[in-house]
Amino acid sequence: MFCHQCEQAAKGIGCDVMGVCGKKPEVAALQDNLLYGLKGLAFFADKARNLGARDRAVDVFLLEGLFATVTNVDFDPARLEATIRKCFEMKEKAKALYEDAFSKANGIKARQFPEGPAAWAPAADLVKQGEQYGIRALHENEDIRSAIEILTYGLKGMAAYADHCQILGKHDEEVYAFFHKALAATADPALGLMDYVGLSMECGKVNLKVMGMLNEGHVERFGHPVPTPVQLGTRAGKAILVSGHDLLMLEELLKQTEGKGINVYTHGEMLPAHGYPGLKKYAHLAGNFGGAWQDQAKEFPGFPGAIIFNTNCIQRPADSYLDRVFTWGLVAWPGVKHIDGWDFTPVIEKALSLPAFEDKPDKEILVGFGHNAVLGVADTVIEAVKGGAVRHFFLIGGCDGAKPGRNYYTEFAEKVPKDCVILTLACGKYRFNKLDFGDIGGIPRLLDVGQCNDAYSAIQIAVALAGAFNCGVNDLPLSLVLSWYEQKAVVILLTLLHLGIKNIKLGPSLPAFVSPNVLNFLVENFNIAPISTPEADLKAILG
Ligand code: FSO
Ligand code: SF4
Repeated sequence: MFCHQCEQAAKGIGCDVMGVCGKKPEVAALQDNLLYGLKGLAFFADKARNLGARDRAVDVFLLEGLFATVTNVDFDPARLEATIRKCFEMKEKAKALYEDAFSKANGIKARQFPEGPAAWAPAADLVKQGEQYGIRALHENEDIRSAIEILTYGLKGMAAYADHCQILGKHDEEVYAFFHKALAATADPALGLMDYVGLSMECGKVNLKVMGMLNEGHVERFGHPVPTPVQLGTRAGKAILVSGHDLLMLEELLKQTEGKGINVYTHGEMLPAHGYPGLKKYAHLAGNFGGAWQDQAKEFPGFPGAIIFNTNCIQRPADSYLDRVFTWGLVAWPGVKHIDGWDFTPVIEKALSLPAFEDKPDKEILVGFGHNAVLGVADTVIEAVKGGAVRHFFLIGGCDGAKPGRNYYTEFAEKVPKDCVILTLACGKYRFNKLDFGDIGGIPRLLDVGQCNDAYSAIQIAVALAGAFNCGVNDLPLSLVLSWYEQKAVVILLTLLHLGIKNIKLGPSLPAFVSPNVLNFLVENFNIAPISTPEADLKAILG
């Protein structure tokens, strides 16, 4: 195996014996095989679309297939094998769609197709087959390989968000068309470095649309988030913990647990759920338990009830809580019970059979500062900036992770001067969101914008402020200090680059899949820089 798609890549180079995430070589090969098959599917889906033929099942399967290969999602070989076989069915469906559209348009049969993904079919030994399709086989040129990888990981991250959209009933033909075109392009030998750079920027643009659609889906269903205190302690009663990003799944579980004496707690990226009127109305949405994803093995033994993951980031469940963990959607771990569909009875029954929490209230933290809430007080914010009460804004956001260097983000937030406001989003916030930052004239100094996909909301805030100050986003008193971990962070970064946002500080380390020349390109064009020390970076930003 060789994988370096996330920040945990072994030795900063790549996992080649076993994934630091827990991915076994067998699973890595199956994911490589699936990705290769999806490229074949994209090849035909793209051609069919160009002739006006499309199929929603094919479109959605491509999202699910890509999402299954994102870090910390699907670790189950049996499930991956079934997905690979379905990929072949879907690829053949897309091929038939194209052949049919072609003969209707031209009166003749479609010509022969190229070797490579278009000709892919699952072999008897899917693991052995997948071993040929690793990253190293992508391209012999290091820079082109790097650019193909950036595009591929961007597509994987965007697939996760687009999958949430389709679960909410949101589809967009332009988005599907881009997935097909871009994934097919990753295997097109005729393309060169700048083609992939262009497609990566386009991926950032399309992802802005996807995150916007997801925001719209959430707001239509649950209302705009409003500032809401979230209890970090526990309430007497049986308990279920929900981890992941899928708000619709949480809503369904809240409905099914109503009146059963079960309290539902959020974990990790589910924390922003508390700010949505349509979710906070459930009295048994009791609070948030624990910190970011990488602390699960340490924290879950202390959670007495059932635990369910609806998206990344799952880690190997320790024996002490293995029998009360469930997965849903695309998440899977061998030996962990998977809930297919929307009936959560097994999770509810499990929770009822387990010990309860005691009443132990703790402190509260504030969430719910999406663009609607922040821009609702835009006048106050603008006055505070003009009058000098607020000197600078920092967006300290992104993913958390296990590396020791991530203390940088805690220290950075602590050292931000008292006349500056911090916006945050995604699970990296757990490095500092339980600290007390106070407020500036009624404006909290720490504003939790939401999940990683709510980068959309942060962008809306920045664009509105730029409009109010009659300047560009790069001229605002705003600095982005970001942490990355997996492929959703990659696509958000592409969105920021597409918007022309410069001077981003990125850590805790730079991606192993960015070649030195591609990195130079990013530095020269966007002045992107690795984090150094909180003191030095703050000094460089504030002068
Ligand atoms: Fe974190 Fe995991 Fe949301 Fe990621 S929980 S690391 S970028 O999946 O998606 O922020
Ligand atoms: Fe390693 Fe990350 Fe790949 Fe897992 S996803 S194998 S930790 S690089």
